[in-house]
Amino acid sequence: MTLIYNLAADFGASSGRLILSKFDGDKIELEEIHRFSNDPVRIGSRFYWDFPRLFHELKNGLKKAALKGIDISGIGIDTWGVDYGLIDKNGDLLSNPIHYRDNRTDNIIDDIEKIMSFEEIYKVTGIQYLQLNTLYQLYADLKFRPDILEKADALLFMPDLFNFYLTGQKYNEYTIASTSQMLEVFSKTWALEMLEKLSLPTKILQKIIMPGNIIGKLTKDIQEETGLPDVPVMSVGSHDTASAVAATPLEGENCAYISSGTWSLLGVESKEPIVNEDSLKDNFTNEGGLEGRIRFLKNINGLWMIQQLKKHWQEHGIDVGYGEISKAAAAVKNDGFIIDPNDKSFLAPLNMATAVQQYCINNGQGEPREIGEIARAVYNGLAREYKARISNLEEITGRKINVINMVGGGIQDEFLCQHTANITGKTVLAGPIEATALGNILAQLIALGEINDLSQGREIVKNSITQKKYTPQ
Ligand code: LFR
Repeated sequence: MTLIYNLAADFGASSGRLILSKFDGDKIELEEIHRFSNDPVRIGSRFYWDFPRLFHELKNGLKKAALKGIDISGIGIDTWGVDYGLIDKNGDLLSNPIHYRDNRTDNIIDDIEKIMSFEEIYKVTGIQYLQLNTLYQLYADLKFRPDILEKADALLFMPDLFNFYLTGQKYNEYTIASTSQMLEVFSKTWALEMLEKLSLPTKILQKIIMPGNIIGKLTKDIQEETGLPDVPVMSVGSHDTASAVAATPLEGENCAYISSGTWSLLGVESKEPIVNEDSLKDNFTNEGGLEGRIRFLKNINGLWMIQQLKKHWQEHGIDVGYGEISKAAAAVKNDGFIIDPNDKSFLAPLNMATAVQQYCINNGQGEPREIGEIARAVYNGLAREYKARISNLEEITGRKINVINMVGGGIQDEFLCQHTANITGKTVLAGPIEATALGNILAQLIALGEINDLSQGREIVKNSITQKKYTPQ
C-alpha cells in the first residue's frame, strides 16, 4: 500500500507540537517535527494565552513539514478545552483568548444560579461543574467586558480559531464545543433555550462540525508563507482529551482510562450520555467523542501541580527534573502527607509549594519540607482521588473496572503509574504516550477512508506501540 502522511498539531497547556505521521495500512509511525513551549502571560489582572505566538509556532511547524517535500494528506488541530477567541465581522481577533485559570470566573456560578440552578443546567448539558467552563467564562465576559461581546461576530474555540486562520472557514467542532457546557447533551446541538435564559448571545455560535470532515484548504496566504500546497485541514477530535481517548486501546466495558497530563481525565466510554442524580452528585461529565461516543469522565487536577512545583524550585535555584522529583517522592518514608488535588487552592496558586505545605498544615498533617515530601503529598492525593472516582464510576455505571488504561505524557512518570496500581488495586496498562496525536491522526485516516472506524483504529494503535503493565503491589 502507498504510505499516507498526515500532520497533527497538538496544543497542550504547557507545550505544543507538530507531529508527522506515516501510515502503512497496519501501523502508524510518528515523528515530532516541531515542539515549543506554551507560555501564557499575566498582563495586569488578566491571564492570557499568547495566541499570536502559538499561531507563529504553528506556521513554523508547517514550514518544517513543507521542507520534507512529501505529500501530506491532511492536517488536524487539537487543543485543551473550554477556551475561545472572539472575532469581529472582519475576522479580526478582538482580544487574546483568556486562560481558563484566570480568576474572572470566581463566584460567577452564584450570579448564574440566581437565574437557573446548577441542577437544571446539568440536566440540559450533562457537563460537570468547573468554574472554568466556557459557560461561566462567557457570563463573566457579559459582566466585565460586555463591549467585546457586543462587537463579536463569532465565538471560536481554540482549535476552531487556528482552523479559521488557516482556512478562512468558521465552525465549532463538536468535541471541543461539548466542553463548553453550552450544548444539549442528547441532541448534540446548542442549548439555545438555556443560553437565552441566561442572556448570553447565541448569534456568535457557529455551525457544529463533527470530527472526520474537511474544514477547508489552507488559504493562499498560508500556502505562500509556509510552502505547503492546498492541503485540507480536517475536523478531528479537536478537544485533546477526545483525541487521547480515541487512541486508547480500551478492551471493553471493564476498562477505565486516565488521560494523564496537565489534568488527569478519568472515565469510561459510553454509547449514551449518563445524566442522573448520581452523576450529578459526583459531578461527572458527558463530553463528546468520536463516532458520537460519550466520554463519561471527571476532571482531576493533574501533573500541572508537579510542573508548577518544578518551575518553583528551578526559579529558586534548585535544578530538579521530573525524574528526580518522582524518585524523591517514591523514596519518602513519612507517607502521611496528602492533598486534595481538586481543592480550590490548587487551581491557580502563585506558589504551588506553599499551597501544598499550607494544605497539609491546615489538615493536621504537619509541614512537608523536603522536595520528596511535597511531591509525595501530590502523588498521594492523585492516587487517592483516582481510587475514589473509580469507585464512583463503578456505582454509577454498574460496571466492574478491572483495568485502568493510562495514556498521555504523564505515563512517563513510572512512580505515578505504579502508585496508581497500588492504591486503586487495579491493573494499570500504560500507553500510548502520544495518545492525543494518534487520536488526531486516526480521525483523519477515518475521514480519508484509509481505515473503517474507531475499533479498527484502536487495533492499529496497538500494532504501533508497546504498553507497559503495572500490577498492584
Ligand atoms: C486537558 C483538558 C481537559 C480540559 C482542560 C481544560 O488538556 O483539555 O480535558 O478539561 O484541559 O481545558
